[in-house]
Amino acid sequence: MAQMQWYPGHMAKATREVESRIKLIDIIIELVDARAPRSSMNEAFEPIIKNKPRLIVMTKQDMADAALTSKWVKAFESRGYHAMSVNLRNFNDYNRIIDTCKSILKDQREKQAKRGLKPRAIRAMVIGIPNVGKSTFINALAKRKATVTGNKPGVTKSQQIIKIDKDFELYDTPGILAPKFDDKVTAMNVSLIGSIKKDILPLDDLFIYAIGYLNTHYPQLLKERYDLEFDNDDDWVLPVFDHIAKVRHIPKFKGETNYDRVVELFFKDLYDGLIGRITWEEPHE
Ligand SMILES: Nc1nc2c(ncn2[C@@H]2O[C@H](COP(=O)(O)OP(=O)(O)O)[C@@H](O)[C@H]2O)c(=O)[nH]1
Ligand SMILES: [Mg+2]
Repeated sequence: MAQMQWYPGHMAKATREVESRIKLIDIIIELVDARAPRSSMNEAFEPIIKNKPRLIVMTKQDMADAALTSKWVKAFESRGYHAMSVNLRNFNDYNRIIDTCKSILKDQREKQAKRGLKPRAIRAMVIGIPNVGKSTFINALAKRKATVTGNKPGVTKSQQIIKIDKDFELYDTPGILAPKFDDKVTAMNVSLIGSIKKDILPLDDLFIYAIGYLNTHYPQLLKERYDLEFDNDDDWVLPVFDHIAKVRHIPKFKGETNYDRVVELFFKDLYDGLIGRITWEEPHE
């Protein structure tokens, strides 16, 4: 699959910004989408992160398959990452994230204190690909805590520090990572979670991929939403279009099923979360 033109200039600038800020931070909070944790991570960033402590936070757990989310947490942990899942619509989860950051850094800070280094507030930065909840996270915390300061060393005018409490500070500008396009499935997963404009990929392909995946992993969701049941081995593509058009009363176009409208309707349902809780990939272990 062709490499994406994800406004490359903008992305390179964002990467440089993150690189310059990285020295000043104690922990990175990388947000990934619980519905596609592997596809929404960007390991290309790891050389820049180097050995900074990092917490992987899987957002939108309320939209993902709960059993698979637990598996993903374990999979990340077995690879040596700190990981957790959250629903950013639930405010208690913000405290869980901050507390987890503090506990990750506890030993390091105790050692520093023993060496006589003055403890200062932990400084954190949020990174992630588009649509994983970076602004939601930062804005909710900024609203909660009124203290926002810009005059700190290394903090440029356009960036500010949000003081969460006496021990924890957060940059108000997230690091935006480029979405991954390593292969077709990754690109499709990133589209299915809304991190790139879905019309960058051929929409029919994306629709067929999504329906095929749902029929394999969540057939009951297709049954409930579209009264749709079929066998993956059958020649199902056109009959599925026809069926959805029929049950959802999509008028024919020039005597034929209006395929575009079917695809449109499906993606609207999907992005509105009306089909159900779905995770698009499983950890391989
Ligand atoms: N259901 C649900 N929606 C979320 C969650 N986190 C973020 N969102 C929604 O996801 C969309 C993208 O969030 P945004 O913060 O703009 O992502 P950003 O591009 O990373 O800054 C918004 O509509 C949010 O309301 C979550 O945990 N659960
Ligand atoms: Mg944003």
